[in-house]
Amino acid sequence: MTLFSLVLTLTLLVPSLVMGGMDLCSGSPGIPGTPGAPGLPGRDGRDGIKGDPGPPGPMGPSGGLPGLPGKDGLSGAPGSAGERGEKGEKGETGPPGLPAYLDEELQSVLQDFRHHILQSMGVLNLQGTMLHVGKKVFSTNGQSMNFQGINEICAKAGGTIATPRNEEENSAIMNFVKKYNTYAYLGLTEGKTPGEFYYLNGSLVEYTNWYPGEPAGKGLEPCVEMYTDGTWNDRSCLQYRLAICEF
Ligand code: MMA
Ligand code: CA
Repeated sequence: MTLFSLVLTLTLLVPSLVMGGMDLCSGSPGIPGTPGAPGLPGRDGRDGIKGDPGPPGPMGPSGGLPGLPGKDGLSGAPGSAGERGEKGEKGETGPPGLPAYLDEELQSVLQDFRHHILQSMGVLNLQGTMLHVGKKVFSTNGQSMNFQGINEICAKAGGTIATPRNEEENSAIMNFVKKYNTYAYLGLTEGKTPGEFYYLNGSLVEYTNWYPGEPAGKGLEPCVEMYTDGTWNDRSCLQYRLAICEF
């Protein structure tokens, strides 16, 4: 053993003696040695748990094929009503109804009509404003007016100016003329030929009751008035005469 190797051995042993006995030796620690070379890679570990899905990726480039059509949207509000259609064909005839005489409701309505008509006729007869001659009814309101005015009020009432077609009708009209002690215009008018008179429907007069010597107006008296004895005279249309209508 050389001196050198003895020193070396002691130098190496002293630290371990100090550590084991603490204050066995008072020398400072030596400088750590340089790290050794890295070892070989270890074996692969076990697989980890699956990661969360990633965020959506960016939109792809344009120019791809169109996608499938989307789902239908909600239905819209109802539109406004259309125009009325054409009238349909006539329906089939309904079942036969009751004979009128067995229909109590109909009979009661008819009784009611009859009652009201008889009431009204009673009033008119009492007033003496209505005269029946056959199917015709003559009536006056006692007022006098010109030929045009009489035609207007008669039309308004649903009738026409009194026009005697026979002696009986002429007598009925004369009855009113006498009662009001005035003259009345009749529903006649002179044609283009003087002395030719026509009904207002355009047909030539058939029944006449001219006063002796009439008509003498020679085309200047185109209307006809009735005197209180029932005879006729051709006369201007602008006199005031009793308004008598027929219905
Ligand atoms: C006379 C007579 C009639 C005529 C009237 C006109 C009074 O009767 O000539 O024919 O219509 O006058 O006022
Ligand atoms: Ca005359």
